[in-house]
Amino acid sequence: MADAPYTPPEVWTWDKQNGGRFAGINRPTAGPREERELPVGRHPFQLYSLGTPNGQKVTIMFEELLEAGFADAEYDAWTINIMESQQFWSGFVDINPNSKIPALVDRSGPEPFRVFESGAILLHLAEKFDFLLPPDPKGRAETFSWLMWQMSSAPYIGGGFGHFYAYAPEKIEYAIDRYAMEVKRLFDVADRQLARTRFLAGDDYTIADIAAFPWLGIVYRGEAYDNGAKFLSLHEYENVGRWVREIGQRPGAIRGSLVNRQDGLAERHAASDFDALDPALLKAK
Ligand SMILES: N[C@@H](CCC(=O)N[C@@H](CS)C(=O)NCC(=O)O)C(=O)O
Repeated sequence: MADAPYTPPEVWTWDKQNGGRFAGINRPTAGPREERELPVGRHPFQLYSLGTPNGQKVTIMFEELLEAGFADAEYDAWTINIMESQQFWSGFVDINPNSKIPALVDRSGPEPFRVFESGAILLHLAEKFDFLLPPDPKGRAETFSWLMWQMSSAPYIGGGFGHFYAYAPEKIEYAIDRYAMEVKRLFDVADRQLARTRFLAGDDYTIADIAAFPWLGIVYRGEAYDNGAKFLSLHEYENVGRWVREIGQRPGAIRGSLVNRQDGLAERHAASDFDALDPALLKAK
């Protein structure tokens, strides 16, 4: 890595040796890197994912659907190990040209089709089952708004703050300051809203909460980015804390947070799979 200050060349070229936790998998190109098909199970929904906050959004949605009695929402959850470049398998790129988990294949109808991007998957399932999406235009618009807020803010938390505070090969004050400020601002946005309403889009739990909970929850609880919670004084956001604790007690959120994880269920194919886990994992945090 060059010593500061850095003067950008006229034309950027890719330097594979730039270090960082994801240097081994990141490249400036898209497309498949290996011919490999994906497994297919017996359920109407086939999910290819990993238990990161983006992946947990979808497994929480499925577990909430099943908890609410939607038996048609049964799913197989297969692990895509992104550190082993499985997101670049040809079968995965076919269902997500962006090569990022989560990606879903809906096989519930006569012709299977793909859905990628966690927000799109949440919307697809919410519309299909008429679940966690308010029916009235105002409630619906508010839910869409908070869902898109989450989708657009996640990269500042993970790709911005998490990357520069925890993963980058060197600590760059400018970058850490910029993203620490932005993450605190995002927590303040959520905190002010949650001072007025029980859930993000109002009185009811919606897919906007499902989208935001894994991200705000993991950072708030200090489980991400070398205890970034302390660095960012996140205990100040008391309304976010109240909301994280409330959602964290929901059985669907608890089960969904454990799927596609080495410390939970690496794969999930039946409700009974959870019976094999240490019961302590199935308690609220
Ligand atoms: N906007 C996407 C982001 C998905 C995403 O960033 N996934 C990460 C894991 S959390 C990933 O697959 N990274 C692999 C890579 O960048 O190669 C979504 O919400 O679905």
